[in-house]
Amino acid sequence: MRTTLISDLHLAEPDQAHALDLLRLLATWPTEAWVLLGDVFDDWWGWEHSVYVHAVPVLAALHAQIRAGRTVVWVPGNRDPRPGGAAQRLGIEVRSAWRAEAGGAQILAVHGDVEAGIGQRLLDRAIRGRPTRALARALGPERVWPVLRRAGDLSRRANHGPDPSLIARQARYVDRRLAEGLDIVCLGHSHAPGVQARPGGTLVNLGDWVGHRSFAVVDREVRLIRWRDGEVVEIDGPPRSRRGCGGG
Ligand SMILES: [Mn+2]
Repeated sequence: MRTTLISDLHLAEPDQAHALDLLRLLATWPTEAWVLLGDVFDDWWGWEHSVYVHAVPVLAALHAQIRAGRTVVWVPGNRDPRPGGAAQRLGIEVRSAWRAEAGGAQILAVHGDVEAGIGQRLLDRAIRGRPTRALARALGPERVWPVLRRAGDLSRRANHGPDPSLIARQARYVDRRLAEGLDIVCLGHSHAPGVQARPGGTLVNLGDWVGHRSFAVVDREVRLIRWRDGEVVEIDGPPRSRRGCGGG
């Protein structure tokens, strides 16, 4: 069983290079399951019966994957906190985190907006909360879309380069989860691809699709892959001496 984990696609327009590359990846990459690890679309709202038109080509490609017998899981990110009913109607499974065992290693994958400060946590809770959902329903998709698009523009402008404090928070979170008995923790959100040995296990930072075209593959171990023009250009695996991954 081979699962492909990909995060931070930040899809916004159907003709952007990273959207077209994703369609090529979906059509050609050999895998049995896809885990979309959050921030799939830049302006997503989990409507029950509607999707934004720019999302249609990728949703159709994901639906084709499901029709072909593959699994598609969507783990929420901060830009898509509630993937929603319309995606589920297409057969996409929504889960708060993805867990698996591979080669004897216990693996957890989350989006990576972890250990946030109190301000961010309150904002996240407000966005996910019932009053916001009721307001969105009252306004409807056409009036909510410009708000989502504007929020996406603002967060893109605020995010220049890797954020050292975010990287440190992610490492702290991963170390805590590894201490609880996990062997490998995969996350995205910080757009900083890399495989890192930590005390007690391995941190796999998926990086991002929008900039690095990086993603992870889980079969008997976890590998980080970079992809260019339909070719794998770089592979980074876990340190060989790690417990739990020795069998290969
Ligand atoms: Mn994110």
